[in-house]
Amino acid sequence: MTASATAATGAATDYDVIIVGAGMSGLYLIHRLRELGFTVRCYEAGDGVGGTWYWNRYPGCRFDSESWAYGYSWSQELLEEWNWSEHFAAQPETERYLNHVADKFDLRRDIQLSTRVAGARYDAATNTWTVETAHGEQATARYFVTAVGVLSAPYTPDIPGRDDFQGLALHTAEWPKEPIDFSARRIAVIGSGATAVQLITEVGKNVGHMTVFQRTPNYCLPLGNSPIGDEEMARIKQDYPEIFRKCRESFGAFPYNFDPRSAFDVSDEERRRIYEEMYAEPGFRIWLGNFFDILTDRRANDTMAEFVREKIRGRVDDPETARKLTPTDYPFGTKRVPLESGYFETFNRANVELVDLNEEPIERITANGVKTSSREYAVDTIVYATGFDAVTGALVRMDIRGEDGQALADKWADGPRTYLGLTTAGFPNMFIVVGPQNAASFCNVPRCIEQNVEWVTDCIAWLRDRGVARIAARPESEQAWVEHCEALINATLLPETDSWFMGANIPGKKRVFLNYAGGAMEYRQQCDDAAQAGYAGFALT
Ligand code: NA7
Repeated sequence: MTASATAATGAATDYDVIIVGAGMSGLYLIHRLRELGFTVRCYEAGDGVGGTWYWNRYPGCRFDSESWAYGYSWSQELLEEWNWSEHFAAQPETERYLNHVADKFDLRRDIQLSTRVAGARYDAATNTWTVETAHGEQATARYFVTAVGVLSAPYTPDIPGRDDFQGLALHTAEWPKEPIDFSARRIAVIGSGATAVQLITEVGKNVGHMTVFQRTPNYCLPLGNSPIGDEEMARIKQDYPEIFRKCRESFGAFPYNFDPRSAFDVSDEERRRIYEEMYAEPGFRIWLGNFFDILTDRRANDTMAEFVREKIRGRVDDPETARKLTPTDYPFGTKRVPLESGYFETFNRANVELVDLNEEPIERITANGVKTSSREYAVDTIVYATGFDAVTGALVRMDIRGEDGQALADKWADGPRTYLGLTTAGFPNMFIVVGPQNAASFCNVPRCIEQNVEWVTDCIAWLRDRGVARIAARPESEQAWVEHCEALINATLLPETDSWFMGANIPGKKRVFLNYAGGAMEYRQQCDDAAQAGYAGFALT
């Protein structure tokens, strides 16, 4: 290791910046920090780059955001040379894309793969961070930046007997690299979220027998995927400036925005026509480009919820199965809306069955399968599509210690507390990219990743240029930010529903909204205002 050449002040460190994670955030952080003249080290637990797109290689895994609005926007050359094959690309293509980025910008020389960060400790005397890997290796830096993603700590429920199972058990986010042939297997899938919806549809095309264990049905909507030919890709390339402009001006950083009208500003017939039109359109427009009050007014929401229920009933042959697949007891759009490509029709196949866990809860896993209160389902494979300890999980699983040895996990035991969703009081010189109370975790993520990375790297450069050695969020700014986040979410219907947005999918986790509900534009404005005011809300030393 070489001593950092650019640390402006304070004790020498091995690097200016240590980054955790070589996913979409980490890769851009390395590139941008290097351009600004900093030395960086990035530790990555996987044996390849790509983060989410490295780990989630289950059958059917693909974008729910438009490919061409998802890729990085910061390199014209990259935009010009990369061709997406589909409007919603599958995981292997995205993993290839991110490997291409790592190679093109020579990022690998600063990335240490197969290295999990166990913890990081702030030393107030030297104003440095010491980062320790799971192998016991240590390195120091002036700044510690987490880029661990919001959906990277897989969650497998602690069902009695889980370890007794004699067959193959897999979590979707820890999928093996070798393909699995399901054609003669009897499989159980536990879960029915966005991941399960993709997996069930794909595996259902060629499976011996599949039993889906569903706790909560979802308001799934059509993805509307299609291939992109050469001519269309050429048009998209020409449109990139306009596409990214639209994303910058939208609530969720998508190329569309909420309709400023209320659902009741139009007649019943017109509303129906608009819903039909959106149902036939690709992507999330029907969720995040719908009437603005769909997510704030229960009566408006009911019009949409009932529309989706009707669609589900119309697509599932068996009325009893259709009933089980139809959500009735929570508002539309308050859980992440899964996008699907034939999900409901999968349940019309003779070899696919649905178990409603509200009617027959799982009692235990046995050596041979899944036992509910009604019967034992014998299977040779169990797929846990049971999600993640979202947003905070990957952060608090590391032993991160700030001033006076305070553990981040203890500080956030009653819910995360941040300033601007990028810093937390008591942890100077630490930045959290795509963390809690940050628009990025409720956004077309790469668009917000770019904003997060640019803000953090600009800040670090600003500090260096002015000889400022230490930046620390003020507790009062943090309190105001927490209250701002609470006020925003309480104006919506989202707190009514148990979801990972609310931390409610993890037993014992504090039930609190984990994201930022003001939208990407408002969020960017708040961050920019703080920066332009000389990093208002921070103590600079
Ligand atoms: P999700 O959306 O958290 O879905 C997890 C699913 O697993 C969901 O259907 C859960 O039911 C179910 N689950 C969780 N625990 C249990 C237990 N103990 N028993 C039965 N079923 C259970 O995770 P995904 O991976 O699908 O998606 C995560 C994000 O990735 C998604 O939002 C996109 O942004 C991409 P529940 O609904 O909690 O009743």
